[in-house]
Amino acid sequence: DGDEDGDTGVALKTRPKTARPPMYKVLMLNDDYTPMEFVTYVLERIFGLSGAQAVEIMLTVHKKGLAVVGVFSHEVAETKVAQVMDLARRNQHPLQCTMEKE
Ligand code: TYC
Repeated sequence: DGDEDGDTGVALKTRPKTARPPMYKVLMLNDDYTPMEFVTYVLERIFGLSGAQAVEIMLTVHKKGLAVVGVFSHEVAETKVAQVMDLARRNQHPLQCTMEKE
C-alpha cells in the first residue's frame, strides 16, 4: 500500500536535456604591421564595441598576442571573421581573425 512502485519516494525534478548549439570564440591575432587605429576601427565597426572597449581589446591583442573579441553562434562568428578578413585585405593589412569552438 502506498508504494507499489517500490521507489524511495523522493521526487527529483529533472529537466529534459535540450541540445544547445555550440558557441564560437572569435579571436583577433596580433601582427607587427596593422595600425592600432585600424584594429580599433574594425572592432568598433564589426563587433559594435565602444571606442574605449575597442582600444582595450586592441591593446590586449597587441600585448598578449591574441584576445577573444566575442562569443557567437557558428553563423555569426563566421560572418564576422569574413568581414574582418575582407576589411583587412581591402586595406592591405595582414590582420588575422579566426574562430574556435568554445
Ligand atoms: N601590433 C600592431 C602594431 O604595433 C597593432 C595590432 C594590434 C595589430 C592588434 C593587430 O590584432 C592586432 N601596430
